[in-house]
Amino acid sequence: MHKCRVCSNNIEKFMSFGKMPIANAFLKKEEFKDEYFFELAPSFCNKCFTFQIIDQPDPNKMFHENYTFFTRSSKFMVKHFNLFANDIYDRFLKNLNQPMVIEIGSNDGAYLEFFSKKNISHLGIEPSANVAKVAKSYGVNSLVSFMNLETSKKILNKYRKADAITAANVICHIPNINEFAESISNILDDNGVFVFEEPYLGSMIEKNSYDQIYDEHVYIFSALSIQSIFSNFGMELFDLQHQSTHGGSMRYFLCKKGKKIINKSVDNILLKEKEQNLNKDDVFLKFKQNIEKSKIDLKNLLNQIKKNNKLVAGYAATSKSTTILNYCDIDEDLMPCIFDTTPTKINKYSPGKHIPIKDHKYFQEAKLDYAFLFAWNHYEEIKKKEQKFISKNGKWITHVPEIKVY
Ligand code: DWN
Ligand code: ZN
Repeated sequence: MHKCRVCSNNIEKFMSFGKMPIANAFLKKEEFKDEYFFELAPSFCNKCFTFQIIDQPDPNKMFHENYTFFTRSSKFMVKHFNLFANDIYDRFLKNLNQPMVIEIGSNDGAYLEFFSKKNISHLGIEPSANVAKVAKSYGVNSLVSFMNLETSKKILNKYRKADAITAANVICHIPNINEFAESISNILDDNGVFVFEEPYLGSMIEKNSYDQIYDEHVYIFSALSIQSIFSNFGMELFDLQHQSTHGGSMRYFLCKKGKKIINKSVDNILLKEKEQNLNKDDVFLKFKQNIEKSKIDLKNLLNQIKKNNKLVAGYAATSKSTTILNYCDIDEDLMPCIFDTTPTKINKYSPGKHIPIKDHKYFQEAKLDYAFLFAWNHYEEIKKKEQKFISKNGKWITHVPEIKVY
């Protein structure tokens, strides 16, 4: 029996993915012997409706000066963040005198660059010093720190309260979400907005995209869970917007209670979530069965490809790939390498299964029959980029929503 991270209700894992390494800890050969593992086990709290993993490694093991994920690795995402920033500016900031914007988890500055270019006061809170350094080169100011009560005090000593606090794909990384919510409430102006987007529980269940579950994603949120977490800190949802990014995300708009007109989207989406049973345990038992089937189907397919003497490699060494490779027990024997564009991953080995990571520039000449698309969420962008692969009879494999070759 464990305690819910949000409401302390008793919770239990509904399945286990087994021992998992740190999803983004790509390593050198000499580091294999000291590799860290933990049990990846998801759970659902039927009191506050929060999907969460039971154990999470110490955040300092995941976010540090050698963090390997850079937001700018996807051109589509850079455009997406520019549009996001533009929307926030137009809707909430453009009529304010000297607005202040804070981003939580500002990474390499792909989002805050918009405000920096407009000379708007801004601050990124980012625990990984290496990505914050890249942000600096784009004129983005960062405070290298986790967001918690201590950081909120530091911010208030130096800056005024924020008119907009935003975040993308990062709130689900924060284990002490109650302390976090309190910190946000402290640094948010009474008329300010807190807007963030994250992979969405409803989409994960619908698409069986279980690879969204890994160490960094301590939660996968729904509107029901966000409402229950933030209402304890005097905040409420006033709008919700579905996003296509990361295979289906939700953008949550929060304000201090009573400060904004509540958009119809809030009731509509909360109702849909109840129809989808995102407030009940049963849905996760079915999810578990779908995950187990996906594993069997993928292993069968990869074994068949090997038997036929065909060549398959991974495309994009995503964080998500760590869950698939380790849970499905896929090693170099079934997948000889993974192609990726990130310099800090290239020529290293994948966490846990130690599959070599090769520079994407060799992808075309590798003469592959199949490529397993670990970055299935960027399919449109990748399809455009890799037309040659298809014209040479290469085939993509995906596991979302089910194992498919196309
Ligand atoms: O929440 C998170 C999201 C936003 O980003 C983090 N916890 C970590 C990360 O997750 P991810 O690694 O699964 O993200 P992506 O954006 O699905 O994949 C990024 C990886 O894919 C990078 O290693 C670069 C690679 N990639 C590639 O090799 N070729 C990506 C694209 C678009 C490509 O064309
Ligand atoms: Zn709970």
